[in-house]
Amino acid sequence: MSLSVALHPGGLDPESLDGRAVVVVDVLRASTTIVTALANGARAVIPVADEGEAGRLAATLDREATVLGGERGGRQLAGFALGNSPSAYTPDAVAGRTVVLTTTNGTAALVRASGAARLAVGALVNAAAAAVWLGRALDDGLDATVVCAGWQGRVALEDALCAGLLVDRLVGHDRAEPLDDGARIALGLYRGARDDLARALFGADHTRRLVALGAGDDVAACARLDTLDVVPVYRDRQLVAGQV
Ligand code: 3SL
Repeated sequence: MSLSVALHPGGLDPESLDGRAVVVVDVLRASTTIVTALANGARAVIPVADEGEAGRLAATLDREATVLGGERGGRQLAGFALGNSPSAYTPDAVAGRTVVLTTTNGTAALVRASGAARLAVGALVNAAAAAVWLGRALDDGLDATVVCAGWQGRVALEDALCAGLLVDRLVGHDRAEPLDDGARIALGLYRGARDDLARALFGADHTRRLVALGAGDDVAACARLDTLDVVPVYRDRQLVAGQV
C-alpha cells in the first residue's frame, strides 16, 4: 500500500483513482463547512464545482428540504441562502435538509476526486475521525491519498498542515508505506508547527483574505482540532455523515 499527499488538486492523477481512498482537505473553509453541516444534521451535502450547475440542481430538488450554499473569492454568491461560513450551517439552517454547495476550490477538488474507490472529507475539526477512516482504507488494501484543495491551483498552508497531521497519525500504521514526497513535505511542515497549530493557521495567506472579508472568526472555528467525529463520505454523488 502507499500513503501520498497531493499538495494541490493538480497533483492528483485522475487515472489513478481506482483502488484508491482519497480524503479531500480544504480547512479554510469548505471541508470544515461540510463536516459542520453534517454534524448539525444535514441529510447530505452535494458538492458542485460550477455555480450555475449548483443553482440548476437545487431548483430540481424540494425547495423546503434544500439549502443552496456557496461562495466565490470568499463572498456569498448572489441568490444563495448561505455562504461558506461553517458558523452559518447551524442545526436550524440545515437539519434534515440537503445542502447543495459550490466553493472556489474545495468542491472543485471533490468533484475532481469523485472517481476514487472511496472518497471522504477531512479538516482539522474531524482530523482524528478522518485518520481512522484512512487507516481502515489502508487495512482494506487500498492506497490512500490526501488531496489539498489549495487556492486556485496553488498550495495553501492550512491544507498542507492538515494533510501533514493526517500523515503523522498514520505513520505507525504498517500499511502506510511508502510515503511519497508530498506526504514527507506535509509531515515535516506539520511537525514543525504542531506545538502551535492555530498560530501557523493565522499566518496563512487565506487567513489574511478571510480577515479582509470580515470572516476572521471562521479561522478560529476551523482551527478547533478533533472536535467533531463525523467523516463526510461520498456516495451516489453526495456526501453523507459517516461515523468512526
Ligand atoms: O476555496 C474554497 O473552496 C473555499 O473554502 C474558500 S473560502 O474560504 O470560502 O473563501
